[in-house]
Amino acid sequence: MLIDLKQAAEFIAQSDDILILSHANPDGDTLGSAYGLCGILQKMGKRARTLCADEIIPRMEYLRNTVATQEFEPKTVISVDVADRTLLGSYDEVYGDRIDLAIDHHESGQPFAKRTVIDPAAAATCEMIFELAELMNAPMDGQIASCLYTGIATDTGCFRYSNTLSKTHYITAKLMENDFDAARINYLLFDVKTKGRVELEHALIKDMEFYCDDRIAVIWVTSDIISRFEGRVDAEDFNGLASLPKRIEGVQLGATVKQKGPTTFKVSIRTAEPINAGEICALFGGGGHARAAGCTIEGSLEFVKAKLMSALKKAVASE
Ligand SMILES: [Mn+2]
Repeated sequence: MLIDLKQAAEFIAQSDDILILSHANPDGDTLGSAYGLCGILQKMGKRARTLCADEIIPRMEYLRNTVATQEFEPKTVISVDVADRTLLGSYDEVYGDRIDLAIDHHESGQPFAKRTVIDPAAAATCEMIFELAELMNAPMDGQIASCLYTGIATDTGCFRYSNTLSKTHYITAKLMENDFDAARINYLLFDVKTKGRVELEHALIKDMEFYCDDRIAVIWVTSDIISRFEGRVDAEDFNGLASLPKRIEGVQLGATVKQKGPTTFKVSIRTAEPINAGEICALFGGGGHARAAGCTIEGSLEFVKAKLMSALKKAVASE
């Protein structure tokens, strides 16, 4: 059942013993939403805890300390920033069937929960969590604000992407009335890189492929490259590579392909207007937003390359 934020707020207000699920391979928005909502609920006097199939990203460790550790058998399960139940990873099996409320901002979300609230206009799920808190008259503090800020900054590329609206800044301004170090978060999320990461980027950029008069750029993060850098970089250093190709002037479509298994390739696409990344990824059963989307293609490297490149060239040629 699709509901609005007000109904979601009413549902949460009357719920307790709440487990909040993030998506696997978590980003700042799913973690910020989970820890932010958890903090809000705890401050409201409810019992709440967060859960994610994968480890929290080291540079976002600070989120963990924003909530109290509470042990309980969950009566209510809420997912945040989870567009599809399979994204719950290993927890899909345990909780996928019993999610009471899904809070998300992905357009292409496949409803899987008893109640779903989706706001595709929200730059981040964390914006929705902020609005929920206001609807519930919930208390805000610096710790909660730092979580919600983390998600908004992550999904807007530190307020640079086109999803950054006046409302995004308005909510951020309200968050910054609380005591937390936004500059420190920006540094951790956007500035500092490990030496291994810089070397990895160097290797990937060196082998970047260009097509259609340099309007398409593709990087291939193959098992070969991954094993070459293993031990020299953190696992997390293989994330966030999707924006690299599109940084090059004139590139309208940037793709980053990461090998997940011998015949499994995860594709992240970033586009300039009017090329629709979500539509391209939908061809392969994936989805996302107009400017950023993802999908998984199965097959040999050669097969995936042929399939993907034909779709990408078609998308660029038709514009
Ligand atoms: Mn998000």
